[in-house]
Amino acid sequence: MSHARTAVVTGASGGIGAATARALAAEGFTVVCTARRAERVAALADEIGGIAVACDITSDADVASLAASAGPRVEVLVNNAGGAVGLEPLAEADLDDWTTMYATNVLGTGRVTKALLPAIRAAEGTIVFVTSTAAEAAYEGGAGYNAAKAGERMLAGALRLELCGEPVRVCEIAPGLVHTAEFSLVRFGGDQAKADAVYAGVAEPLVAGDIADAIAWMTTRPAHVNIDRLVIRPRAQAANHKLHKAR
Ligand code: 8X3
Repeated sequence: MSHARTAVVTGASGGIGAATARALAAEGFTVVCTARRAERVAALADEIGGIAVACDITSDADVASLAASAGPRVEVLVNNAGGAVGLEPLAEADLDDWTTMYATNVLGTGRVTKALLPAIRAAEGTIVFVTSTAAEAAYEGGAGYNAAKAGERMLAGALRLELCGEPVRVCEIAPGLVHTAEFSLVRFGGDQAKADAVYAGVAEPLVAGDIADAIAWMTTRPAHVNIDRLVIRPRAQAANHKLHKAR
């Protein structure tokens, strides 16, 4: 008899996380939608027949309850929660922003992965780390975020080595420019004009659904196929600093 397959998606309150939760629900998973904002994940879980769990991935207690809610078997974990704060050059960097980025992208992702690993192992599951092209190469103003995403990438790499020989897949997707409502807004402390300027003139940036589609593809390959890392950008972006904009 087949059993319900469970997927856990962090940062599911919007953007890539919410789109991924929808895509995995469409693939037949029962999706545990988790983020700090309880109302948003509740609405999403309602929409897709999933389970909502309010969770701050920087909290040991919250992550322990997330693991309890997810249950003893988790087929897919998508580590999507994280993000960027600030775009100042290192000379003017706010180190509190760096602490926040490390606490979420690296420590939070590590905390969730550690807590859910027994359930992933039990289900012979798949872990997807949503990093960034910020882990591919440094860019001006990126130091704190480059470092955090490069750090998160190393979690995926180390874990894949540690689990080699076990029936668990460890995958990474590194998105470039994705136009979501909140990524740049958060990065610029709520400054909508600055956020809009990131995407201005880019006819076709990636959207959250493009990343969700790729994650659904990665997780639904045959079990022996491990997509180590998928770097995904819009056609208009050849590198983080090389973005075609219409004038
Ligand atoms: C998003 C890509 O260019 O802002 O993680 O670093 S970028």
